[in-house]
Amino acid sequence: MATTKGTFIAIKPNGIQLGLVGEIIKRFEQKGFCPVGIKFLRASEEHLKQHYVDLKDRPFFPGLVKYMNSGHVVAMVWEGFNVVKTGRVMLGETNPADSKPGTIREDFYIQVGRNIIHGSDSVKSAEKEISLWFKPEELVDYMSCAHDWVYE
Ligand code: IDP
Ligand code: MG
Repeated sequence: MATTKGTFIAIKPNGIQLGLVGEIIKRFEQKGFCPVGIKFLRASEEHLKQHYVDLKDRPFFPGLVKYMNSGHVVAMVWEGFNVVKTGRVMLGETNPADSKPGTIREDFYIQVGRNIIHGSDSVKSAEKEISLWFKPEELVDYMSCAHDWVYE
């Protein structure tokens, strides 16, 4: 299959409250990516500290963990060709003010500390994040019937 490994995408608590779940899933589907895992959960502070461990010394870290723990998140794994890189392009920049029109973080502009959505920034971190958020049995293995219409 002409795909690369999956990427981990999470809709943050305010993305859910603002009613953006369907819109975000739609964008990934329209791009030809396949959802192989989706769940709705409230992540513990411990879990979030592990997820953002690389940022643990940043001044915004405690606020980030609190924000991510303030409600539920939609945790997802999407697969498809170049999905990690393209997923980041679709998200836009960390700071919505620097994002290009048409990206999720720019279209639904909110400040950097409330930027709606998470996406893995490399194949390596995607692997790490997928195994942190999903058990292998929670991920499905299937080929979209549109596969041959999307990939050459
Ligand atoms: P990313 O989400 O685009 O990969 P990271 O640098 O990994 O950006 O930061 C993780 C998250 O931490 C961001 O998505 C954002 O929610 C939050 N964050 C990053 N920089 C700041 C900041 O300067 N102030 C407040 N929150 C921040
Ligand atoms: Mg990051």
